Amino acid sequence: ITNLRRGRIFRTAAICVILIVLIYALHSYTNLNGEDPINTVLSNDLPAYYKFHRDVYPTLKTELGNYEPKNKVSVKGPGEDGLPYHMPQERANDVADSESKYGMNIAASDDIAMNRSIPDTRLEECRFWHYPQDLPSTSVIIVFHNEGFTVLMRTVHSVIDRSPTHVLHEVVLVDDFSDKDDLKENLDNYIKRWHGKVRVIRNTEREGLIRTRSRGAKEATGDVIVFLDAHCEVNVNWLPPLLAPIYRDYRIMTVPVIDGIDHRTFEYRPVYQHGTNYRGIFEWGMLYKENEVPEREADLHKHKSEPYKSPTHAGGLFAINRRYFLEIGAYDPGLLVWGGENFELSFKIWQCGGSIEWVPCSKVGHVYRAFMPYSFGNLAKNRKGSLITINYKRVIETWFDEEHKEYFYTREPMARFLDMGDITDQVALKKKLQCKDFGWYMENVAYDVYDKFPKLPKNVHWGMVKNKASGLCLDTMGKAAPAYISTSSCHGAGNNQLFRLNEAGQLGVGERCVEADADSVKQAICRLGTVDGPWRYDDLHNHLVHRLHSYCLTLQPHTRTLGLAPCDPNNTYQQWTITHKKPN
Ligand code: LR7
Ligand code: MN
Repeated sequence: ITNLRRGRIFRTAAICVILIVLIYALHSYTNLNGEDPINTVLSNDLPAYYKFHRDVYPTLKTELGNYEPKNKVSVKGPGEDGLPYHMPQERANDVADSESKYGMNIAASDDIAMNRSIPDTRLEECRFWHYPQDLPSTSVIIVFHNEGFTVLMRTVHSVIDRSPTHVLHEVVLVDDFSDKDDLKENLDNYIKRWHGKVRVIRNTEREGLIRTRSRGAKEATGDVIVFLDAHCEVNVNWLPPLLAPIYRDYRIMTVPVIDGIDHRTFEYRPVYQHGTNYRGIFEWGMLYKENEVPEREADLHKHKSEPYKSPTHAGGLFAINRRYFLEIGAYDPGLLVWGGENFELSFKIWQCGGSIEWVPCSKVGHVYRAFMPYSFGNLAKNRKGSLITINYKRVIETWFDEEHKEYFYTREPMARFLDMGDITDQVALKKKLQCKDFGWYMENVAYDVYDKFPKLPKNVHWGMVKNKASGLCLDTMGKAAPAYISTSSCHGAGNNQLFRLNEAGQLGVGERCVEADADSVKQAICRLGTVDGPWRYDDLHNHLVHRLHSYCLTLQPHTRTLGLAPCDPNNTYQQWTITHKKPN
């Protein structure tokens, strides 16, 4: 009897436990999926993804939004949790070898799991957002040229593992004519595990990343396309927050916030720890910059984790409605290989009625390489001058107005002579789409550029700065600022010998400023927000005069170093000519 009773008590207890578990499960299920946040908010005037979970359900205990991972598996191995992987000393040769071939440590990547874990680097708030269930179907497009196999495949694994299955329509790999063996049948075989969800198409000649992306967009079949570089790892729940703004308005292009992956150790590092939001801008030489979100934009948002507007983007990683991307002409097909396409797309989108939003809750890691491991091959032939500057010129000639074009040419005086090809089609497209002018864009979108990079005063002289006594020219020797400036034989090709002096006394080289004292002359980062400086050219004596005691730029005859010394009209080591030739 006691046994029987004990059995009954046990059974009742067991049933109770099961019931409690069931009720709990049902409860959390309804919280997550049942009380559909979309329905809740559709009766409201705000669209679904504007609903911050905590605002809708202030008492809700669970942290999970509708696409948050439910459990975390932790495996031990090199690089897991995004920790740095330091290879043993005896592998130093492999490391050096892959660094020189790929610009990153592929030997290390080969040892790290394809589906390794990485830290969730999002703002805490991001776990409290809800997104619509019927987000648009998405094609992720990854273009590549001679990338490391494991790095490329880890990109794909992360996309497959961290995207909602019903939203991810396909991953399209576009091979830009790679010649590395492991990117051929080996790759075809590897992607079979995904049963057609991942496919590869191949260029029959090298096209460069810009045209290759446009091709990927044409071939893709999802409603939204997302571009990724071939060396990325997407973070937890990266995709829904990118798609939600596009779901609201198909003319919004969205950009994830990019974390860093170390090219040597593959350490995954959050780009900024303190939740400060940045947005993409540019300086007048069209170098890409980022700037803390200005108050005028920040004030529009209640939460730091909300998407916010940005004038431009870095280029590689973004989502856009596919039909819309093709409607606005994809990328200008006249752009070559690499660079400037981020500006072309940004100016086009903003000026022609669309907008760009950066999405703090979408984080994607990207390997920043030590150098560019590939050449531009035949694509650069028949094009004199720098290919990237040619791209910039096409973009500014299409999208800037006369006033702002001048700032570009002031900063990049050589660009005036470069052959940018024919932009008739681009100008016609701008007209057809009835795009607004650049002044509108600067006033309403990129207004914060002027704070950091004010309008540029005109150059009074530019070109190579040649010393009379020695016949040598000022040269940065390609060093990164801050660094001493030296002299070398004059080549007239611009680049490291191209200096310019403006009406406000700034002597500059590239985006840097020349600073000097008695025994050194350096190129340094210009004081942000200023365009003036201490220099004056004295036409009578060919002196470069510095405000400091009115001293003159001097080449020391014995040490061949540069400095400032009292001006002496008879000292030919103080005489400089600043001239340029038209490139042929
Ligand atoms: O000829 C080529 N064909 C290609 O298919 C050259 C490159 N590629 C591929 C390459 O394999 C890679 O997957 O194109 C992709 C981008 O090339 P990267 O990784 O060499 O470019 P990047 O990361 O150095 O440079 C940034 O600027 C480029 C300008 O054209 C592109 O827009 C890159 O996508 C862009 N990368 C990012 O925005 C990532 C964020 C870092 C920054 C800045
Ligand atoms: Mn890249």
